[in-house]
Amino acid sequence: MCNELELTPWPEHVAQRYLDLGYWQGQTIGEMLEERAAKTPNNTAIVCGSRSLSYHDVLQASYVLAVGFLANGIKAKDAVVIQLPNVAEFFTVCFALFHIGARPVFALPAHRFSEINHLIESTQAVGYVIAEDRDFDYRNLAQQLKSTAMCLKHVWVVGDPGPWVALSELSAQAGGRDTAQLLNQLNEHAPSARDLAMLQLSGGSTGLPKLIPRTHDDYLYSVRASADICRLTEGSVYLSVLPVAHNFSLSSPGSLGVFYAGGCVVLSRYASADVAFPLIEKHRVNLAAVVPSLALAWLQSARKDARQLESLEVLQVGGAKFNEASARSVRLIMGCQLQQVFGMAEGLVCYTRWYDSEDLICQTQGRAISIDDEIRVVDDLDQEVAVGEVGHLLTRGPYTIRGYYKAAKHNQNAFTDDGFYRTGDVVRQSEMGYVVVEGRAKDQINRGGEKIAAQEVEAHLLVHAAVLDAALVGVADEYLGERSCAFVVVREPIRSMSLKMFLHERGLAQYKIPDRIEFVDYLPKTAVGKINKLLLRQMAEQAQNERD
Ligand code: J2J
Repeated sequence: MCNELELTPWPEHVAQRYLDLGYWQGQTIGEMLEERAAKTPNNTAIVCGSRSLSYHDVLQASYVLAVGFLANGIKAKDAVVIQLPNVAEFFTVCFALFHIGARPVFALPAHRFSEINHLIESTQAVGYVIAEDRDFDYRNLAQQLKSTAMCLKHVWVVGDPGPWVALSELSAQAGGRDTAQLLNQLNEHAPSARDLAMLQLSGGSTGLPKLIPRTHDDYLYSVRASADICRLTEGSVYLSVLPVAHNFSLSSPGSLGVFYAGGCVVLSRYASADVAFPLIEKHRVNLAAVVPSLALAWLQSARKDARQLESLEVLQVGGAKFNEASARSVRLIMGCQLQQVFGMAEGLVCYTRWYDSEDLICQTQGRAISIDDEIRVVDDLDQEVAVGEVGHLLTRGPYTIRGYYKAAKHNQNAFTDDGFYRTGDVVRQSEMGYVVVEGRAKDQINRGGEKIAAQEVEAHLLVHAAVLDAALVGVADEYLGERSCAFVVVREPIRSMSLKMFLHERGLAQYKIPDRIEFVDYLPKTAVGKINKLLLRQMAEQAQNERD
């Protein structure tokens, strides 16, 4: 398919403008680490359990791994799926791939066969990096994947490799070479900053999740600008409890922002307060990023005892709407400032600023990073609505993609002809540019920050022999914001539990399995013959209220 672009370029005159304005600096993410390691080699970059790695250590480990990858035939433009928990190796592997122009494809630990197989197949990935894990055996998953995905050649494991190759062995293959030799070998493979650096996963609303191609130039601009907005310095200590590969924890300002500033990233495999709070206390963490459901759980623990949070200056909350009452209680209960973050892996990120009034911080989702983030709020006919009115959010700018990876057909709907990304979010924007998220037009469920594309789950349900029709909707939930409810029309009676088990066996991530299943005789339709999801949502809420 010749029209399937990996990366839809910005028009040349627009790209030139972003270069002229200094947004794009011609630096790769690997070079950003090199620059930082040259400035502060001995600063602690990563704390991971009992291990502590300096910038020099991280850079050196990434060089060694890069040479190991090359020795295994990994080359520029090759895709490698990374499914790691919050461990230091996530970064050394990513930087190694950046050095040689290979492309990390970011999976979440919760993903299973269905999602990973799709990632491997659609990128023709040659490698898969996983970790030994006490909760789930990814090595077995790799076995299943290897037998279906012909392109997959290598599986590397952090920890006990089982039948695969240990990541430490890959490092050993570069054995004995000094930095100069390593660099020599790497220099031949250095990518350009305009190249595709990585593939992020979209929350999606259609059948299969789309991949988001981010370049070094555009991604690093968002990272640097975010670090500035969040006033990161060498003294910043950031707790990374959300999945490390998620766009929020990676770049808003996330771990990369902290690396850019020379601070320290403290990694936690678990997000609950009983694990996170002691880490905050022990490492004097001053910045942490959470989704609203986690913020609620932390607030509850902090109500009992907030003494461990003394060093925490800013709590970032994003990924889903944070309600105003909880927002107001952050300062009172946790003793730190709240920063709301509204972002998307496709690009645009909005922040409330440290100098904003308490009302702006608690009532809005902030304003865009850049004055060159163009935002349009439009009605159903793409006509701009008056300032302050509710409408669909469209955006384009120096770090917002112009197209998904190899998705020409989908891109026609997801972007306007003049390159604006249709976010699917329904917002209003104030005169000063502050955005309030009012809802969503995309067919997606936001379950505590984890995004579920309704069509993806519906397609799996429809495969079951007993299922005639299916529709997935979100139902308001006090804790998660939303839970999912599937309405199903069946040919023959079947139990909810067996349908859930069926989805599980098809290898769907647990968070996508419907929280509830309602059996109905038919799915209501709108006047134009589409499934009436608004009505289904009301029906689900009514059923819920009757049960409570
Ligand atoms: C309401 N909805 C929000 C918010 C995201 C920073 C922060 C978050 C993400 C992220 C990210 C929201 N209030 N504060 O990538 O860099 C919903 C919107 C949005 C979608 C994007 C970042 N913050 N959302 O969540 O790609 O619907 O990125 O379009 O996972 O999450 O999801 P995702």
